[in-house]
Amino acid sequence: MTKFLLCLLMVTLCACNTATPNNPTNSPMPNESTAPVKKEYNIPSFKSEAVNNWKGLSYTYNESLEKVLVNDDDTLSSIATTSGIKLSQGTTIDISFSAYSSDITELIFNINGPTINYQKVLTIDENKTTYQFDFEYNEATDYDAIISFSINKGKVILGDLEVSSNNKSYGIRANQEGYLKEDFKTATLAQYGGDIYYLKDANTDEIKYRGRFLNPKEDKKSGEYNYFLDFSDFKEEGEYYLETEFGSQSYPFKINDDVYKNAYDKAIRFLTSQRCGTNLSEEQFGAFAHTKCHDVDSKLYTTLSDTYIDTRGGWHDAGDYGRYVQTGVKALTGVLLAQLINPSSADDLNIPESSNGIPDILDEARQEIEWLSKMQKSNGYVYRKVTTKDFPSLIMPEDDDATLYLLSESTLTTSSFVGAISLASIVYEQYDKDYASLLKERALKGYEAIKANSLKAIESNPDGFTSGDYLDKNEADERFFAYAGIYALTKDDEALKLAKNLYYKEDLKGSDAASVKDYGLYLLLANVKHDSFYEDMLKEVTDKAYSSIYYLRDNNYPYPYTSYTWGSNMHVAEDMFNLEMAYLFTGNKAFLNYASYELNYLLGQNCLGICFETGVGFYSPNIYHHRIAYLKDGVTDGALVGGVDQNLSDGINDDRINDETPIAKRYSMTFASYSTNEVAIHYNGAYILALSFLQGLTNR
Ligand code: 9MR
Ligand code: 9MR
Ligand code: ZN
Repeated sequence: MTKFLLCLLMVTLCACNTATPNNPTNSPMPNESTAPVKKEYNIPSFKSEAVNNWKGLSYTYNESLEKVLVNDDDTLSSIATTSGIKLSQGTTIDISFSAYSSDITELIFNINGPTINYQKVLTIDENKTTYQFDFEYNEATDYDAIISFSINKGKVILGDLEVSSNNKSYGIRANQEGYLKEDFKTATLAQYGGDIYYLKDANTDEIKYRGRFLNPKEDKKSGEYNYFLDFSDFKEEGEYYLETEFGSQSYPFKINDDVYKNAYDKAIRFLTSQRCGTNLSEEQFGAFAHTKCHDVDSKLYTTLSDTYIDTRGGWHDAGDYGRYVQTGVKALTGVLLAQLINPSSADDLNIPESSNGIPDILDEARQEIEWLSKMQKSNGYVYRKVTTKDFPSLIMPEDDDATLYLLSESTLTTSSFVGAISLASIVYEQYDKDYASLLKERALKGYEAIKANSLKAIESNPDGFTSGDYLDKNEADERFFAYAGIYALTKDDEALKLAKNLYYKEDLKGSDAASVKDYGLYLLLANVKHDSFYEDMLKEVTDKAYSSIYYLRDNNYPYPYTSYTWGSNMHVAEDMFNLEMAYLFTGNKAFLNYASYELNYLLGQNCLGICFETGVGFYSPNIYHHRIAYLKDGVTDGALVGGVDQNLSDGINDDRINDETPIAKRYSMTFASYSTNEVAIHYNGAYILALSFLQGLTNR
């Protein structure tokens, strides 16, 4: 094993360093902070409250930044301890420190854990002495070393602590892409790591900033006792990592104003790799290359006739090859709204249409718009899905030659379509007027069809079908989206009335997988007069934003919900968009800060230490639930995986993930885990929309 020396804590080093916005020798215990006032959009920053919760530890710093271990009570040990250092077979730890005391005092130094107990009892006197120990770990099981110092009485002054190990430990979870200069910058330490942390330059290892760990907290969801890091006031552009006194680090990350462009561009390009009915070249798509797939008409599913219809194109839904209107609309709308609100002109994403003078994001959107348009019947109604009866076996898309069925139309999917295609018409108005008016016709035709019917629930899979169901028992959110879209497109009062009526009379909660209510809210907030309807919608958005913020402030990881269900990462992106709407319609930038705070969860500030978007960050999935990924042993960049599912819905149950696992850790980076590690176009659509607000638009 190559010896990788981590010169970890150097207490004296911090004393010499002057660039310290956060002086650890001052440990202010601020007054009780007053509860933030809701109605004035007065959004609290993290710090005030977090510092309030800071608990003193059993040692303090004196002026020379030594640790003073004090024990006035003869019955108890006074302990300074850490568990920040990973032990695995062959790990060596070298540790040295100085100690002195005014009286002769016994200092007990320990490295221990389940199967080891390395102990030294030292007699400390008034002469400052340096002690040095080497330790080698040879057990087969991995765990975190607990290093502790204790005394039974009196006082010992410890200093010059240096820990070096050949085994790097990554106990600090940070956003692995990085942070915007003017934004909140936070991370979470998953186990005790002393009092202070350093932010170091990734190239020179120079300490650029020091901060105190905040908000020590038992976190049942992750099974951790964890700590919060807030280095928001550090704003220098560069590449850094965080480190505890005991050497446990974060992965490297950047601070700059374009820090999310990489994640954004890749997330768009993931959709390209899901294209159906077209060749994806090896040159552009590597392992994901395939020849033309599903290049046949699909069979209309009725018991009576043999009708075949051309429904080629669009995006494969996920790790399967189905094409479903509900998720297609959800994905497409995310992309179109992103482009409407935060336009990108990037034409260099290395997709087949790059450099054609049209933003790549629109080239990609058009693929799905065209497919959806084929799903519309001449009477305006829209079919539900094109799939094989069962999920395909583990084969390439071009080898999937089972009959493709086209499932009958519903008012729910027609409504979805109307919302998305109205929006498409709005977006294309400035790029291609003829196309925009064609889209308008299609949307209006669907609108006439749904108006002629009352609300009803979608059918689920017909007997004998086991491919994706996307059961949705409530059509109200799709209708609301449709009416909002038509109103935004035509300013027709009838559509507004219909939307308003639904808003006050129906529960608009959509299905877990493909809710479109928020899209409707956005389109109305952006287009209606500021009357009481507007105020009610805005209040709904801001109330939800506040409840997320209050929940987030209680926890050390930026995950905004109490539970984790199938597609939890998409739901984080949805909550980000709600915060972003709150920002757009109140003008209060703090809402946007909280949206990017939640992004940190997706990109690495989570108890798994994983960046959930493939191909970005430092440690992200190298396998996901996808037939091509499985067969070709590779993944595409830019895919947001489903994320933690506490219900273990895919039946994963092994020695790593089972019903004993803390709920926030129930994620399995395997092919088999489709409820936590599948990729899907609607996950990415929601994510692209959320990210579009944060990715350095001014530079595009
Ligand atoms: O690959 C399918 C994935 O797209 C779905 O999300 C998932 C749940 O509906 O089902 C996957 O397919 C599995 C099927 O349900 C059972 N047999 C094994 C299939 C592949 O793992
Ligand atoms: O995302 C869907 C999830 O919310 C449902 O609980 C689950 C079971 O019906 O199905 C998921 O959808 C999968 C679909 O059935 C097939 N393509 C992949 C989808 C994402 O996993
Ligand atoms: Zn295909």
